[in-house]
This record gives sequence, C-alpha cells and structure tokens, in this order.
Amino acid sequence: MNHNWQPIIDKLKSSQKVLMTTHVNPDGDGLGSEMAMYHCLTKMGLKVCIINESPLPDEYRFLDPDHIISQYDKMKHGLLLEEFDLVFTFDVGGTSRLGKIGADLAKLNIPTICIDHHPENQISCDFKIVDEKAPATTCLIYELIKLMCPGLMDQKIAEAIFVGLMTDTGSFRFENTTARSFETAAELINLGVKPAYIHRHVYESYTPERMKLLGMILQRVNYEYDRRLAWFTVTIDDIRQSGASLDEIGGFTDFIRSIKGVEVSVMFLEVKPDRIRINFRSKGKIIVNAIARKFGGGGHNFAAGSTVKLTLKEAINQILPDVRKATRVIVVK
Ligand SMILES: [Mn+2]
Repeated sequence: MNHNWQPIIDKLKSSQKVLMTTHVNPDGDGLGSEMAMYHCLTKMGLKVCIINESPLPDEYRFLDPDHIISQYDKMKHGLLLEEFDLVFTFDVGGTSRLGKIGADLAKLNIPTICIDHHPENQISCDFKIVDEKAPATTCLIYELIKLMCPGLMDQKIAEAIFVGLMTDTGSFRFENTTARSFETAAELINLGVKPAYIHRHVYESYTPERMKLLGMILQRVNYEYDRRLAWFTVTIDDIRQSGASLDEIGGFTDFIRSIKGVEVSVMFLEVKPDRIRINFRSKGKIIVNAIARKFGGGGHNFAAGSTVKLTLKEAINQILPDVRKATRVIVVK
C-alpha cells in the first residue's frame, strides 16, 4: 500500500487540538482507530478528544480504561466543538453515518481528515485516505503511524490496531483476510499484543440477556430459496422480554450467516416503532451494499446496513424483495 500521507502529516504537525469521531453504533475498527491515533498524537504533544454519537459498547471498554471516549451531548459539547483546529473521522463512508455530531461539525468549517476503507466513500473533507483493499481502517492508521512516528509505536497502540483488524476480518475469517492481514497481525503480536486476551474481551463477554435474545431469534429464522436466504426480526418486545440492550445486538446477522447453506442473512431490528435498522451479511456470492445504499445506508460488499424511517412491516415489505431478487440470481446460476 502506498498512500500519500505527507499532506496529513504536515497538517498534524501544525495542529494543536484534535477531535476524533467515528460512525454511529461504533465497532472495533472505528474505536480501535480512534484509540490508536489518540495514543500516538498525545505522545506527540497534541491535545486530543474523542467524541462519538453512540455510547461505547461494553466489549470495547478495555480499550479505554481512562474513559477518554465520550458520547456526544449537544448541551455539553456543542460550544466546545469550535475550539478544535482539526477533525478526524475514521471508518466512515458518509456524513450521515456520523450522527448529530457530524451535522454540527459540518456547520463549523474545521479542517477534516477522513481515513476509511469503505467502497464508494462519499464523505466530503479536506484530506482523505480511502483504501477499500485495506481489511480495516486501523491498518491504514498503522501505516500512518509507522511512517510518521515509528518510535512512538507501543503495545497500547498495537492493541487498538489489532482490535480493528481482528473484528473487521471476523477474526481472520472473512473475504478481506489476506496474507498482509496476517503479516500485520504478526507485527502487532511482536509489539506485545495478546490475541487471546483481545478475543476474550471482544467475543467472550456477552451478557446472559444477550444470549437469551439470540436464543429467541434462532427459533424463528425465516428461510427462503432452499435456505440460501435467512432473515429475522428483533422487535422492541423481544428486547424487553430478554432484558438485553440495543447495543448488544451486534453480531446476530453474522451468526445467522454462519448457518450451513445460507448465502445471505438479513436482520430487521426495531429500534423504535417507526425506525428500523437493517443489517445485511453475505458469504461472498451476493453483494449487499448496493441494497443497503438504495435504502439510505451503505457498507462493504458483503457486510452492510441501513436505518429507515418505516414500521417493521413496511421495512420488510420494501426491502426483502430486493434481497430475494439478488438471491434468485445465484439460484438460477
Ligand atoms: Mn471498518
């Protein structure tokens, strides 16, 4: 990978107060990018804040023992935004994915750097490094840090980078896993990363409530096209009944995709009676981000999502036909 980092390095060297943010419902890649850059830039002497639209999910708390990451609150942070002379957005393909903080930042004209790996990244900013071949945004951060300040690399930075690489490749299983992914992982392990420790925090810290909800969902997966398409709903009632919380639902769609024969899995999550989050996961034959884009979302070829202002029934009726159409194409083959 050969990216032109120099304009970004120059910009960083003339900045003092940096704000970092990532997409709504942040994942290991967005959060790992933030924490890796946070540690690097604070070591360089910059003042850095991380403010995200959504709360920090439990399984990533270990990355932030000092509570550096805060959740955006317009009353609390609104006026402070003006004080930053540089903004970083990580792992974000479109401004709407930033939530309210994105809308408020857009009014301020602060120089913005965007580092991402989503195809068809549409975000408008002053400096942009987008590489859809990068398995994770943290791999791009790793490249930047190695170039800009290799001496500052340490175990904490390596851990944050590893978290993004591990989660975005589905623990080195997904289509985006390459020889380079393993080479990077090996370098990070040499810097002190303990993969078992990271894996335990991220994947083995589920609450019994989340597992109860997953159990409920598993009993009523809908299969179509000889089980190639699997879709399911998660209602407000299900969440209440299980005692789980909305931010614990990550991973359900990946889990359903893992069923034998399933090529594509789709989740319809009722966030509110008129607000449905849809997740699409594909094993590799069906491209799903085009469908997500049609409904105001986006993502990667085989992992995408969108949120629509519709009822659950309306969302199913409007979106499922497109998934069926895409599935039919591979049935015919
Ligand atoms: Mn990512």
